[in-house]
Amino acid sequence: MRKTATCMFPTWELQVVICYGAQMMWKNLALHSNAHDLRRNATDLGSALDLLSEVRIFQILRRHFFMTSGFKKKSLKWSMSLLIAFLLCFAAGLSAMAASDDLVFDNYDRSALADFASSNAGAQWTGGDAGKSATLDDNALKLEYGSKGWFGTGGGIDASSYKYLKITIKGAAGGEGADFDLNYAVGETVKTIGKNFADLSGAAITKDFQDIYIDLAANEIDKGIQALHFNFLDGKSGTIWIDDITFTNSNGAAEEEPAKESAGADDSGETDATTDDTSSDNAGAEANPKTGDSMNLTLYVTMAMISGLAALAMVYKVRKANRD
Ligand SMILES: [Ca+2]
Repeated sequence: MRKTATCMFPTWELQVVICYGAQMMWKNLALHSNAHDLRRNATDLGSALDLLSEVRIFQILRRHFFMTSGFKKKSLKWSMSLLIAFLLCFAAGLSAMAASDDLVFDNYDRSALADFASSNAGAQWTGGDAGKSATLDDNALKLEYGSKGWFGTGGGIDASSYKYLKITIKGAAGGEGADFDLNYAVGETVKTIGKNFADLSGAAITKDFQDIYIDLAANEIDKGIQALHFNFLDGKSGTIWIDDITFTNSNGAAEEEPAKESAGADDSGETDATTDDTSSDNAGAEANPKTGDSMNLTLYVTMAMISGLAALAMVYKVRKANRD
């Protein structure tokens, strides 16, 4: 029994290491790939390998720890159980944190419209001039539109796990939501929603920045959404500013956004309650996009390292217990 157990270890160890290596490779591919389907498949495969690694570690413990002399050492058994419980809680906590991250599609926090790298946003391209001009103004996108103008922005994002599209927007006159349609694209395929922005969101654009939420499922917007198109209607002209476009799972119902400092008017209706973490539209706030952010990589590496080290420590302890 002891001999069998001892020579089994390298095989199990190797399998755990291979599983972790493979899952990290697939998850990185998922993070950095531009193809939607590839991202989804790589994410699923990475998660499956992750699970397999955990199962392998548990099998090592069950086969070689609880069935050998180590079983008699109660304190050791308890410490192992606590360690596993801790790791599970830690992994679950990290997953929950990752799931609550908003995906910043674009925050326009930069000096050149096409310089996406500096704003750490999910968007990778823009097109159109809204009919007159598309410029950056105080870390917001300023669209001066004329009849039949358009503006589009897109990138290799995966917004499939989000419920809402949040657009922080204001207009020069208010009520600009009736002047344009918001359409979108899945890959290269443009989808027409067929509603103007005001009807789509159920909210009116005002002269102050506000967060307007669009329920993706309720509006039958495809989960593969990777680009937004602002199509300005015939005979309409005006100016809008977009401070931030984000995919999120919270519609901010219980939260009030602090109004962004705007030149001049500051109406009394907007309370200045500074609440939770949703102040990503503030010029100084750091973006935390789910896609393309090195934080995710750090997350996976940390998880893999902790689990890997724990597995090695357990193997070492069991070997030692077998030798005794
Ligand atoms: Ca901004």
